Amino acid sequence: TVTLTIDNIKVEVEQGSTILEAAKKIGINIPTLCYMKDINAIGACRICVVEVVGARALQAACVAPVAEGMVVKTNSAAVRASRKMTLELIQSNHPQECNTCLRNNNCELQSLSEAMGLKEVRFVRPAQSHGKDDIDNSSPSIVRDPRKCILCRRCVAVCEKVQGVKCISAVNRGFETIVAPPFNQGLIDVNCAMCGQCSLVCPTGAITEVDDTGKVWRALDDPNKHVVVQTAPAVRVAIAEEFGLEPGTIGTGKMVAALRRLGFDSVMDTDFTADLTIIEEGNEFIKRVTEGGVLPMITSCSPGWIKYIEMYYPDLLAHLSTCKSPQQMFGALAKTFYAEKKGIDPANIYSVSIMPCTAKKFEAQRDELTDSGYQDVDVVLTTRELGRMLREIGIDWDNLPEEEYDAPMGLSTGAAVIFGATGGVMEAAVRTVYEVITKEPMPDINLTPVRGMEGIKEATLKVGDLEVKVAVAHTLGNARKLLDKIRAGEADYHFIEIMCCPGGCIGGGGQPIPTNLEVRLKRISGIYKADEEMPIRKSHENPAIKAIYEEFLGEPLGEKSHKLLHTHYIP
Ligand code: HC1
Repeated sequence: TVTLTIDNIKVEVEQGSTILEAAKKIGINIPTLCYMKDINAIGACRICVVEVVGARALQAACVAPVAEGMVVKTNSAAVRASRKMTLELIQSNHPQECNTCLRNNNCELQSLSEAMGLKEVRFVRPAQSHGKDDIDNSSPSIVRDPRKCILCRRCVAVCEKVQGVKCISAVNRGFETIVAPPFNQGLIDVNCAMCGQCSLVCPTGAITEVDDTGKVWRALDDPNKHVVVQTAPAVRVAIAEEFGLEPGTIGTGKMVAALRRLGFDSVMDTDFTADLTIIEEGNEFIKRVTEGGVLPMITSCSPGWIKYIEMYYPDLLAHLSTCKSPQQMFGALAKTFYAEKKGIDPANIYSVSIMPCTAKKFEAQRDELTDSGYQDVDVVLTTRELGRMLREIGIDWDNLPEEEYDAPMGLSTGAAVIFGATGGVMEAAVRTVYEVITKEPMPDINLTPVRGMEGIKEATLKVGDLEVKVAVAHTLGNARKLLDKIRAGEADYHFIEIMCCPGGCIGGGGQPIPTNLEVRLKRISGIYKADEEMPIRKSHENPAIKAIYEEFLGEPLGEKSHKLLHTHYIP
């Protein structure tokens, strides 16, 4: 270990620690801007500078290693002046549009400037060319506004190191540097999976979700439209954060009440079609195992993941389940089954979904997802956008009552809610597949080996006479490892779950900011708590699912199910 002194306090830390880590150990929070633990420690922004006695220049605490006997000052006059000057220089090249920015009141540059007492910006931005002013609106999911970029490179790091996609990087040199796709192309024209992880880590408003709230307001204001809304599993454990509550707070009932107050005609649940997905996908799996179909079968509900496999592993598309995602099953049923049942012309149904995900916006616009005869899902809002709409009408979250979802597509089970966490789709599927095959209750329905934040998880289960080997991966970086194994013929799994974002949908690119490891873990706890609180925890026991097969769909994998609930992929 190494002993050093920080602000007159002695601290002992492991050799190789940084000054930032050592300070944290004694409760000194050195401000940072570009730093992300384990992902982006590059000392680029110079906000975390500290004075090391005897050193010639200030040191970036996020990368400077500790040394025996070192004496550090984190708040000397030189340190404060340097941080302030750095901020002033960043601000001089940053639009002063805070009041109208999507990140107003949730911007790290704004809050740092306030904390550092920045009162004036004395410098004027010189003219810049090379794309600094080109706002990229090409993607249905993500907007890139290089004017607001402070070159911290967190987005570059997350795209490369977590997702393995590398669709953006620093281009040009010196003052002309911007972060952009190659040749400053639009995100729609490059290998972006639309996951939005970049928007979660961006400290400013340089990368944001596409704001679709205007479309939803217009539909709600249109007396000819019957506006239905579905809510994804992971939104319920995150939406309360938009009102200052702890991550993982279960907000289901209040969210339903809030959506009614916004004016939706029917508030229903993606969880209903998550249960339906389990029935279709479970049966598809059993069919592939018993009839010799392509194995391992891989889940298909995460749209960033689907875009990624289409781009990078088109030779493996036959491994994907043909099931549409729950969002898209819901959309197809809203304009067929629901419209019929309610006697509403599907042309007048406007179908909105609330998702933790930016890629869902892209998914909803895919040409092939129109089996109802219309675009099945008209518009997708992220959790953050829903938060904004609710603040706009002054929702008093704390005093909202808890309300129930509407029938017929509002009833769901614990198996559906766990879709929102990595491993959850697999666990939900196993709960059903086990009982369908063995015709006996599963001794313990909690499939704990596939829970948690480990990148790739495996389990082997005895299901009747079958030994079923499953794997679960989250992040595209981990997905790649499994896909390479399949390509090499080294994957002896039967069933694989892949979710695009770290932690699964609870960590989706449309979730409240901040979304970091600590927040993800709390949301995951919320998800499993929600599962335990549900009266029914297995999809095949959902009476509304049994009813929809009896009344409308016929059988799993039947003709109607095939048309409305399954899809194909585009290499
Ligand atoms: Fe997801 Fe899914 S779990 S993909 O993460 O299968 O977004 O929450 O809605 O569709 O159900 C997201 C979450 C979501 C779908 C379901």
